[in-house]
Amino acid sequence: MRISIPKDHPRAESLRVREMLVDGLRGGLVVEEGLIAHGRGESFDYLIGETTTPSAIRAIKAAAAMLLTSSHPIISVNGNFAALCGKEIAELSMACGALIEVNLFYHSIHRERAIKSHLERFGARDVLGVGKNRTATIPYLNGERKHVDPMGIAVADTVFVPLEDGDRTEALVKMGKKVIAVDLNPLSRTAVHAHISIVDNVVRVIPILVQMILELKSENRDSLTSIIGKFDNIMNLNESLGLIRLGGSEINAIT
Ligand code: PTJ
Repeated sequence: MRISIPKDHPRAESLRVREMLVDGLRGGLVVEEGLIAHGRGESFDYLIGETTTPSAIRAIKAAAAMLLTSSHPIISVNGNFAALCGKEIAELSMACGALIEVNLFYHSIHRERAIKSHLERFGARDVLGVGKNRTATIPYLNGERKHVDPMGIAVADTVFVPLEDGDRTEALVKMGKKVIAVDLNPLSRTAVHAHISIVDNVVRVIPILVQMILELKSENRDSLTSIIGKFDNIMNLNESLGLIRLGGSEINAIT
């Protein structure tokens, strides 16, 4: 049901994001299970205070440096990510020169095509992984997500994987790829196994990541490599867990 959300409603932003997903479901981008996945994300978002924490900012900076130093970075897009960040995915691709590949857990050709057209409406070009193009295979992985584009994830050195479901991150790491994840749950297998995990809502992350990439673009390779080298994913995840233990509202008060 569609209501007009009062601007001064204390949860207006959260309700607006929910509507983007419901619109995505109605428009054939999102699966029903995607709404449940979002609910899990929302609960962690509540615990971190619905804000981009200092540890998330450090992870975003390391991610920006990693994307800029990669020779073949890929942005992996699923239904939820497309519905929440269509315009920002196109901007991110343009800012760091990463190609976009659709990769779905609940695979269907209709949804692949709908996501591709949705992204193209925002200026995305050459969206990979659609239709007959999924001819390469990720080893160590079962299910539909193992079928990937030979021009994309298969040959990528870095894969950006927001809202991931777990086992694919492990498989990509085993293949020798660098993995950057966005996951509100710092305890998820994805967050633990990725090289850089950004514990924050993807809706807040991508605009900051684009801005950070534009700022770091003029830095030389040594300085970017040093930013990546200083980042410790497990330590950063523990910081996020520490903030959750403190309680989001207190985090806001002390940072
Ligand atoms: O479009 P498909 O078919 O590829 O399916 C996509 C979903 C998301 C349904 C699928 O990948 C899935 O079931 O994912 P999971 O296993 O529920 O994992 C999603 C993870 O993303 C969880 O750890 C959530 O906490 C987290 N999450 C959910 N919403 C957000 C989020 N993280 C960041 N920002 C969000 N908005």
